[in-house]
Amino acid sequence: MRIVVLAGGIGGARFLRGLREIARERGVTDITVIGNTGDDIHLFGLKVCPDLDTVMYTLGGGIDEEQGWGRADESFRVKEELAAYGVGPDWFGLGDRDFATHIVRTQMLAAGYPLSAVTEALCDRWQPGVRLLPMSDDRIETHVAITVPEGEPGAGERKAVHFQEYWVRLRAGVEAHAVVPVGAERAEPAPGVLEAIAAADVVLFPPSNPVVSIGTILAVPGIREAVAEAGVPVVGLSPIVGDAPVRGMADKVLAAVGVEATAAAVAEHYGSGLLDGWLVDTVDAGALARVEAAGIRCRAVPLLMTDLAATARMAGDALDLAAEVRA
Ligand code: FO1
Repeated sequence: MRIVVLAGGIGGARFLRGLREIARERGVTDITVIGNTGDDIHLFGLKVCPDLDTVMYTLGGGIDEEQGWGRADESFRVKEELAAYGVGPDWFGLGDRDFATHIVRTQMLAAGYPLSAVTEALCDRWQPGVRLLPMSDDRIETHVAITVPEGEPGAGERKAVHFQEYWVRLRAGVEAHAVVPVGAERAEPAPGVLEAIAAADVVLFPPSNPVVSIGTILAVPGIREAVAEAGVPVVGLSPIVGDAPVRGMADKVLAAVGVEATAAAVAEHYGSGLLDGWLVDTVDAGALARVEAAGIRCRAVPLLMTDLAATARMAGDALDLAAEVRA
């Protein structure tokens, strides 16, 4: 069985760890992950790919488990030295070990390798046990339109900021008027992306952010169409449990696209043209009828990724729902 997963950062990476586990138990070895690169940012002359790295470090055993991003056992000497030169931004925590990844990546990109080849080379070290593909080799950057908050230069003016500035510096604390994956309309899927979707037996949407993670991947021309037309079950897991995001600030960006932060509304946002099955948490069992009325098969199961066993069960439930849809 060939499984394709569209993944963002922390939620996607943790789900993948459970999926890899249940897949092993069920004798499945072919997992392709299409990673979001809309969160990528250029800092200090380096290309940083937070979501690809989060997946790679999490599956490769190098992640800071508590934080969910960045390297375990990290130090911040380089960041301190940069700050001593007055070189920022100071709000983005790049650690010394992590810096090495960005240096290797940037060096390979400068030598002419596409991001997909660079990602493969980085994964040679981490052996994540899945094939990790960036959604595109082209530069795509998610920007968020905000009103500059009080106390900052240009307060009250509307402007677009990089997603990481909105997410990390502003902690999604101001209203997002719009979310735009800049460059997506001209981008092409990375080599292997459309082929993997076409060859898949099942496509999974982990409990990643529906707007800035999975939504951005689907914004690359050709990917949404390939998923919709693959003719195989597409099953998603709700990132909203009990009307709140399990992690992160998904509700803030959902509001920007006019979607309420409920498990049922997120399913409707993807729509039956894309989704065949949707898992909601048991606390949201009341959403079943609404999701099914939207033409999407729905089941309520525990969706909190409290440990590997619980996460593997969730992934197993997603595969079971796919089998049920297929039957
Ligand atoms: N998230 C934070 O909340 N603060 C940070 O300083 C930060 C730095 C960072 C560095 C490398 C990396 O791979 C991820 C990092 N993240 C940080 C996580 C990241 O901002 C977001 O969680 C994802 O982009 C959303 O998926």
